[in-house]
Amino acid sequence: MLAPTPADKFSFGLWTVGWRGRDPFGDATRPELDAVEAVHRLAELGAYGLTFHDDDLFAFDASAAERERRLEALRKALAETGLTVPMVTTNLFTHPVFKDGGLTSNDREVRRFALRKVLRNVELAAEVGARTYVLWGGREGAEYDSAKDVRAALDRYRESLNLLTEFVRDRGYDLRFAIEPKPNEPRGDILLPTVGHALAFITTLEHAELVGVNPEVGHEQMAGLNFAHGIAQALWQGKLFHIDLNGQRGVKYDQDLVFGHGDLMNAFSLVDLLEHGGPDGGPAYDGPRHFDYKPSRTEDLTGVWDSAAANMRTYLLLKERARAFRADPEVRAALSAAGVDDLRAPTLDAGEGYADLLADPRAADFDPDRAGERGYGFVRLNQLALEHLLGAR
Ligand code: 3MF
Ligand code: MG
Ligand code: MG
Ligand code: MG
Repeated sequence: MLAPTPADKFSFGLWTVGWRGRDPFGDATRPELDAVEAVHRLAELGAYGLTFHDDDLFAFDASAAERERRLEALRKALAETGLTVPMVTTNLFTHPVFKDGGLTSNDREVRRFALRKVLRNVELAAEVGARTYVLWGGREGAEYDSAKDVRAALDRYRESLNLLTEFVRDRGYDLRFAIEPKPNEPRGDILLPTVGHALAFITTLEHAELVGVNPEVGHEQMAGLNFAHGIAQALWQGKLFHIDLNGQRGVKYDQDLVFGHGDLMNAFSLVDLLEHGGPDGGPAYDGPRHFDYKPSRTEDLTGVWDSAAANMRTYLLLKERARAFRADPEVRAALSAAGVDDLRAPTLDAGEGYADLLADPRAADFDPDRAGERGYGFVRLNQLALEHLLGAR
């Protein structure tokens, strides 16, 4: 039950377990990790997928021969282990050329270079069988309000997305795009900072059906938002194409802790939503459970693999706790007393319009003062959730 298997669809970014611990104040604390070793270790731990940026696999300026050599080694490791590549993404943030952004840089030649980099890597994504292509625009933003025409930048973002969807349609690729919002870091202010901003932007695209979101736990929490609520809205709009799971403790720098090592109650609600939020009480999301975390800088290589395993074990523990919560008759009664199920009933009767509502003869029977006296029992319900989470029930 708590041993991960490929059926759990756990995936990891190559840049996560491969993070060497370099931060703005300190050097690397760990040696480089080879992609082939990462594939083997992750497969042994029970993961099903590996994801990567182009530059995680080969250097920014790698020759065609070097790219092919690295790719061939990866293909071999994937074949040996059965690991898949469900998602691929582009690095448009490390090289100095992207210091003012890639797709929305003020420099037109940089924008053209960035688009070519994405197009080439989309070809690679299709070749390795990825179904999702993530766009995290970490450098798309500004530090100074006067330095970026935000409306022009959004025009350029849209132009880029429209070109990318045209490309996958023309090529017949079975690939969708997922925008990953983040409020700040590395830019002072990043464009499309939250799930809500991204969802609104997507409605303006030519092929909006091919573009969704890849929300990250920590990114929404850095903006002080409720991650589970953002995920619920993305699901409601049919836009949860992918997800980045990790842990974050409040409004501060992007911590990328192990999943559950931040806001544990919200992680419980999130797993409950993903696993039991479907109309029949089944999973509401069937995509990869992708971890975008960083093994803390204090850890050696043993700590890297312990932390990778911890992400999956925490997810499975929360899944099991959420199952127990849903199955508890006391919880069911508390949900019912709280009116949670009643919210599913439409506010109007079938065929009823505003005139009928205004003329409703039962309207006089409704006493707002009495209705205002109702206790909803939400705290008791939350305590039951907490007790299940703690294993006390
Ligand atoms: C940064 C991130 C990114 C994205 C990645 C695309 C480097 O805060 O979260 O990781 O997840 O670029 O998946
Ligand atoms: Mg992140
Ligand atoms: Mg993060
Ligand atoms: Mg991420």
